[in-house]
Amino acid sequence: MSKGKANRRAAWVTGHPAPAWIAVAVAIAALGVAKCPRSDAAERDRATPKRPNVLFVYCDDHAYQAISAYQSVSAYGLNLNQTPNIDRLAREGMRFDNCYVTNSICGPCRAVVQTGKYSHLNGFCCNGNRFDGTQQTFPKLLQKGGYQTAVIGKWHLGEHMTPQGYDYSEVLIGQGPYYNPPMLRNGERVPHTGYTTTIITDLALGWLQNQRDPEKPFMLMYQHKAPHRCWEPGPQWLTLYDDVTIPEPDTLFDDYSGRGTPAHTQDMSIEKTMTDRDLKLVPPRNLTPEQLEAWNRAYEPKNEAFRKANLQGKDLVRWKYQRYMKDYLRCIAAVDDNLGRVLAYLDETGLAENTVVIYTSDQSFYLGEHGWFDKRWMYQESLRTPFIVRWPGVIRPGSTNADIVSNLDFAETFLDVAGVEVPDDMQGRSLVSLFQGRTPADWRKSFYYQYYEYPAVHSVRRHYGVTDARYKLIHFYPNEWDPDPSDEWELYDLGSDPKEMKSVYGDPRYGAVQKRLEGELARLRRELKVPEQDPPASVRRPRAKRPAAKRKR
Ligand SMILES: [Ca+2]
Repeated sequence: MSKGKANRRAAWVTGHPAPAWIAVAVAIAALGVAKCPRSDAAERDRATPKRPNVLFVYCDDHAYQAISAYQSVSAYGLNLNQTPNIDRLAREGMRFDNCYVTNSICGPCRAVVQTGKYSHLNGFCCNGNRFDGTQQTFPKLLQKGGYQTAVIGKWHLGEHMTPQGYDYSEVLIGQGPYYNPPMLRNGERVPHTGYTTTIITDLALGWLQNQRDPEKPFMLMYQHKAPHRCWEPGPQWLTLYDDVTIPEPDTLFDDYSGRGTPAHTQDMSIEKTMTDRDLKLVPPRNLTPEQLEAWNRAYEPKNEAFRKANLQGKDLVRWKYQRYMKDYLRCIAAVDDNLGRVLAYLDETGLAENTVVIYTSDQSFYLGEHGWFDKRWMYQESLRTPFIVRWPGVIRPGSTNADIVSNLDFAETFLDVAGVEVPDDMQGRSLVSLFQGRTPADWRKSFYYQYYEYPAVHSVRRHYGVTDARYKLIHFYPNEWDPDPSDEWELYDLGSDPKEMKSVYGDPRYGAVQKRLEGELARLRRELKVPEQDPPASVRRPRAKRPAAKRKR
């Protein structure tokens, strides 16, 4: 994909309407020069417009459907929860309605953000791969460009790995627990006691307050574990939503009759896949006595009522849905409340006016749509991720954008914001012109997706596909470990079927659409250098399924 020269240059230098702070800085500079030809360092500093800071708020599995600012974007439009602090960013910034991930699974998404490259080129195709930290990444380039870089929270690109390209890192080890997480501080293991979402926020605020170099612009990745499975709420949020009923998606009891084999053979349903731990019928294993007491006080009465009710069939699925959703939304409430603390800090210190704040998630998640939890599919709930950006003076408050953008574009965007050249081998494109409300005429009109992690947990078949935001063509393909060697295609019309309930692949009425998308798919695979054979990193030996006895209800 060609990138315009302008897109590689500094956003704050090239062309977008000058933010108010630049005008102020220029005026101060003019005064300073008039009074004293040899201005001292402080005056020089004041005279030079400072490059923007970047605060990247990254959650894990946060569904766009569970952000109130995105309620109208979801095909279901359910009023699931309120997220006032995330909504504030949307109100003061830009909400992207078609931000797609290239491979909807945790580690691979993170590797795409680091590199600006698809999984087949950055080498991280499946969870369990280890990220090659020696390769080119955007934080390394920002460091060279004079930025101070830090990552705090979830890393998930290698179990005991010190992130490369960061002046400071304090990261969870692997997935990390919801309570009392040991973390790696610049490679040294340190214990923590408390709730992980709050601890990560405390660490991020501590870094901003005490370790940030005020002489340099910063890029801080503030990355939550929440709301990843098993959705364990923190002490303050344990009983939130106890007195409400969460609305159900009308596809909760989907029978997959309009789709091919893969939807029938997955293992990610609320009905069959959730464990006792997912459902909080047993407490987490690593709580302190005080934490356990609070936990049991919140859950035991509810669990006792559940056991007595002896629910069956759809009633049992409905109960599981309520339990799942309330815990999931409780984890998000903690994220949103803690984000409020960070936004308040930016306001109090004046950092807000020169800091680009991004709120996004590694990918989105199923909240009962099609009867599912988890992600992986190219279907809408896991292809699209929330992406909100606030940049005072550049982004018009309360704006929305429907262009196809991607986590593939984040690295390029951060470099462009910082005025650092974007390397040619990155595969995305800076979003800065979109921030300014100007979409280039040659912006992408279609998007390539590929998921590799099969056979594996949740049994979602390998697939790749293309979408133009209206239509979606998906190819489920076999590999050497595949117990089912079938080769199937699906085609969806999101205009008439936004919930993707019926594939129209092979329907003569969609012949022209199908042919166009097949051509587009071939073109994108060629341009993106997708190999014919899946990369070695994607080939995993099949793991034995968990014994049925432990798979609860
Ligand atoms: Ca994830």
